[in-house]
Amino acid sequence: PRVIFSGIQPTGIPHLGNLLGALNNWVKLQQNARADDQLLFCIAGWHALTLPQDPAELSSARRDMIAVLLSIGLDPERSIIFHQDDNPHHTSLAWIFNCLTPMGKLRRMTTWKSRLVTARNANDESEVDESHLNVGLFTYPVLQAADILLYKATHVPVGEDQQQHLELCRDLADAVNRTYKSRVFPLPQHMITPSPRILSLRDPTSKMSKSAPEARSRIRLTDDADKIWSKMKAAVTDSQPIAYDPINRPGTTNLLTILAACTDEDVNEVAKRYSEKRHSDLKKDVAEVVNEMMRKPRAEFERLRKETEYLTKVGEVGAEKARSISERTMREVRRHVGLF
Ligand code: AQP
Repeated sequence: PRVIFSGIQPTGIPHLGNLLGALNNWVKLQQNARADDQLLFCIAGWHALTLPQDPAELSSARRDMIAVLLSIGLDPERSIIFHQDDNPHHTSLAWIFNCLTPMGKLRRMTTWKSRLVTARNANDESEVDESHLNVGLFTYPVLQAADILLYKATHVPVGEDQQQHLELCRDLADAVNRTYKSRVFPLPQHMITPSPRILSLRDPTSKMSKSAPEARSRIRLTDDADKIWSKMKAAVTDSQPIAYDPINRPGTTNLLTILAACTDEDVNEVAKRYSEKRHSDLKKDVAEVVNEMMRKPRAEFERLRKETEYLTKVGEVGAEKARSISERTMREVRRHVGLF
C-alpha cells in the first residue's frame, strides 16, 4: 500500500499558486486514492519559524489552515490532517538526521543558495555573508525529510522546486538503511502531478508567494469577485498580441497558465483561442474562471473558520493518529541508533 505525504506552511491564507500547484492536487489524490492508501497532510508550523513570524498572525494562520484544508475538500475521516508542531517526533527525528547530514550537502541545496543571494555582502558581491541566516533555514530540508520518513511515506506530491529536497530525503533513508543494515525506511518517490508554477501578478519573474510584501501580487482564497478583478486588472502584462512564451513574456504566459489550469485545458489551445483578442479580454476571463473555481471553497472557508471547537477537534484527532504512527517509527530508529 502507498503512504502519501505532503505539507504546507501556515504562513498565511493560501493563494492561487498554492491551490493550483498543490492543494487542488491533494484533493484529487484523495478522490482517486485506492482503499488501502494512507494519506497524510501536514501543516508545517516548525518550518514556518525559519522566517520571522508575528506570533499572533502565525497563530491565526495556523488555525485557519485547518479550515482551508477542509474547505477545499479534504476529508479528516479519510486523510490524516494535522499540525506538525503537535507532534514532537518531527523534531526528534530531524535531530538524528541532522547528525547524519554533511554540511556540504545542505550548502548545495538551491533553496539555500537562493537565500544566500539575498545575503550578499553589500560591499563585495563575491563574498556571501551567511552570518545572519538562521540555522533552521539551513537544515530546513532535513526537517522535511523527517516529516516524510516519520510516516514511512512512499509517495510525495511536491513541486519541481522541491525535487532536490526529496533527493536528500531518499539519501537519508538509504544512509539509515545501510548503516543499520535494516530496511527501516522506504525510498519515497516523487509523485508527478501536473502542477503549474504560478507567478506573481506584479513581478512575473518571481513566483506567487504568501509572504511577498505586495498584496496585489497574489490572489488569496478569501478574495471576492471584485478583489480578484481589481488584482487581475493590475496584473503586469505587455502590449504585444497574446501568445504563450514563458521566457520572453512571463506576465501574459502566467495568465494563460492560470486560465488553462482552472479550466483543465491545454495551455497552447488557450493561447491559440486568445491570439486575436485583447489583454483586457483575457484578464476578464481569467478573473471569472478563478472566481468560479474559488467560489465554493471560499464560502466553505468563511463558514468553517468560525467553527473553532470543531477545528480544534479535527487537529487533535489528526495529531493523535499521526503520533500513533510516528511513535512506532521513533521506537525503531531509537533502537537502531542505541537510544533505548
Ligand atoms: N507560485 C506557486 N505556484 C505553484 N505552486 C506553489 N506552491 C507555492 N507557491 C506556488 C506550492 O504550494 C505548496 C505549499 O507551499 P508552502 O506553504 O509549503 O511554502 P512555499 O512553497 O514557500 O509557498 P509560499 O506561498 O511562497 O509561502 P511562503 O511565502 O510562506 O514561503 C508547495 O507544494 C509549493 O510547491
